[in-house]
Amino acid sequence: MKPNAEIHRRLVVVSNRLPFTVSIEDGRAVFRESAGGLVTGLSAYIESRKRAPAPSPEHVWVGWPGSTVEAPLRGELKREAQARFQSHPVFLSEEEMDQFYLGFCNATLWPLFHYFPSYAVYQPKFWEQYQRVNEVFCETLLDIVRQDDLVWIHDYHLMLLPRLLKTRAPYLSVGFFLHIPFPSFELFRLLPGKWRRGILEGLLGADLLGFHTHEYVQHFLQSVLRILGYEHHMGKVSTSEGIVKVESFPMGIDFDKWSAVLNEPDIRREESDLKNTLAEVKVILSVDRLDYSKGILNRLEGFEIFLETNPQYHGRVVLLMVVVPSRIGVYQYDLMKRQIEELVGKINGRFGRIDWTPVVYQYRHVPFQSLVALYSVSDVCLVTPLRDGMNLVAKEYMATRRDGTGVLILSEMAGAAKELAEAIIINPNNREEIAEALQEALATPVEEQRRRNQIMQRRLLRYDVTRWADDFMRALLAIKDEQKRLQTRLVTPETRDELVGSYASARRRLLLLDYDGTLVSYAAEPQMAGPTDLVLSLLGELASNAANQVVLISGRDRNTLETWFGGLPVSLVAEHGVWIRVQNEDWRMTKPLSNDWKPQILPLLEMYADRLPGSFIEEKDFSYVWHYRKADPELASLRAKELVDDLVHFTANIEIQVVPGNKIVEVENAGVNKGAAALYFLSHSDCQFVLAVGDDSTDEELFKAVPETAYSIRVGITPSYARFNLPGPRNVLALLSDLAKAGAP
Ligand code: ADQ
Repeated sequence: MKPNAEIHRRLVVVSNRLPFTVSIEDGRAVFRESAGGLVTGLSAYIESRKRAPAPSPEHVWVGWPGSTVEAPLRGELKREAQARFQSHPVFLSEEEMDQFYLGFCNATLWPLFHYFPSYAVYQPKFWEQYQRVNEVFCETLLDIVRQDDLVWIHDYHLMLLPRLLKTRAPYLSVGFFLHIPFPSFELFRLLPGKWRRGILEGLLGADLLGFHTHEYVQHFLQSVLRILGYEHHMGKVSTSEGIVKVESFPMGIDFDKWSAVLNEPDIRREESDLKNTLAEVKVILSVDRLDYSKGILNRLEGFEIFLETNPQYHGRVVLLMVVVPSRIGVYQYDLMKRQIEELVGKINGRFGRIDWTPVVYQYRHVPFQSLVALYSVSDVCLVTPLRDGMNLVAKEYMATRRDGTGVLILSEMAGAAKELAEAIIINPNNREEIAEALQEALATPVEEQRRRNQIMQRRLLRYDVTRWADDFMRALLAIKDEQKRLQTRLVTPETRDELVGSYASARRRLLLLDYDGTLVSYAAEPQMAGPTDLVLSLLGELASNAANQVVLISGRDRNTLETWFGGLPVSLVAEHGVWIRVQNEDWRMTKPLSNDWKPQILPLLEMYADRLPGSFIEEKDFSYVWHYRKADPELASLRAKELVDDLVHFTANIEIQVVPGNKIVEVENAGVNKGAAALYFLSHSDCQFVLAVGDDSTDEELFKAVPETAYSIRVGITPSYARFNLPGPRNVLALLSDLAKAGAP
């Protein structure tokens, strides 16, 4: 990892909302700074970049300005946004914003990603508008971005943007961070097929994808595997275009800011006023946006049970509930507001007295200073979301507890619970548990409060918002470096010219080509992956050039190879080198082999085929293959590992080898491999040009066997003995077509 000073490039932050909101008053644009976790956190990071010793402070923020701005006012607004906020507005019409923001973002994605599937609506026109708005963001960005920029896209509103942007500007470094949970596959799959694939493909356009917790990372990777079929290794997903890193970065807060402001006279005054008003009672605080994901009703019901079961606290405790208005006009939100108000009324009516109101409820935005004062006078902070990506309120409360006292009750459904394990952790669906937690919190001795808080405060101080963003940026630079290293192995236009030149000038050439995954893509069933017309015509053209010897070197059985390629003037190698058919000759074995072991192995393979639906056994002359491409991908990879383990153990004294391949496990005679077969052709040819192309681990033996000067190419962006990589079969065919055109001699 590189030090902070290396992060000197311009930062382009992209989010749905800008750090300010514009309203049009008397025909003029009026700017107001906007608050919220994302804006506050990122603003703190941008400030820290300005303070850092060496780096350039340059940044630009791109997003929607918070209202519809008509064309005549846009120019002026753009200039002012640039001058005052280093921001670039993305202009959207009212209809676009309605179907995109209230529609797809907040009526489809938000409920589904927060485990409220029954609230989610699936309207095709919302999805269309989501695509359109992501495209508008892309167009706006393309006018702004420079080659060297670090582009950091935020949140669920813009999940298609990474791919859109990278398709048009592949040179950019693009990171994406999701602020809400990524749900489990079972939830995510509820989205119609085209949408869910679009979202995953869209996200995988980024170089780095960040989530708050390891759990969300796992959920995302699982959906990628099950929906797109891409596997990952240590969080690196290999797609046909390269690798994408997926990692967790738990977002922190600006700890110093929250704790330092306590000294400000205004806050002190407000704090002491509150203390006077609330002198006789213990204060339980809750602060959140009005949202069904925040568990506000559960909290009230938990508090009601607490009052029922703890009469000794009547008159001695107050629940101070601050709720920020949000998504006004949306049915579920309006309904919830009514339900909250009714429940507050019911509790106050049931338990309240002239001198005591158990629930003090405020439905409004609270300025930063007042929020700090509220945190600092509260004995308990009660955070009960049913789902929450992170929850910064819990962290902010901790940061303001300068004397170390205070008790945090935190829902296990909030991302923050992973880091704040010393809090009293509750399941918010269990109202009794909320009531018991309140009882425990109010009875926690001060020393114990301090002990727990100190641990949490230290962690929050160390991993603050700047560290979070720095870590993200470092990870982005690191994955770009890794991609560059892999890119240098990709066949560039220059390498291709050199390869074609060397081919053209050689008198004799040997082309050793794997078939599946190299000349054609994998299909669900092996027999469905027959050669296309293009493959047959290219092979025919290359093989009929008298200077060429073309060898198809495959793991397939000889009958299949014979049926597909018997009519072409090519040589064939079947079963990874068991059988050779030199052009115009008959099939023969490369060495004497035995099949005595087969009856011993078959029952074990059958047991695995029975245990894993969708898997099956293929028998070849001298090997067995267990195929699992069509089976459940996660269970299959587990079973494959078990099978390999079992087989290795079982075959310790038999002369056979176990070879895991691409969605297969093959059991075959020891000593047979593609490398040995390649050596046969190399030793029988006086060629000056050798090309060896293959896509899986069995081809590595081939790459090891060919001379160092040979052009060896591994298909797929993956480390290999081969000198070069090509992304996929399409690129291999393009190269073969260049060779066919080079023609002579
Ligand atoms: P939010 O759903 O907005 O954020 P949260 O993380 O709690 O939730 O952040 C809310 C922010 O708004 C806090 O900074 C808080 O101080 C402020 N706030 C809350 N109530 C307020 C009030 N009454 N008056 C004034 N300010 C108030 C989304 C995800 C979260 C994730 C964040 C950051 O839903 O899970 O933690 O992004 O990634």
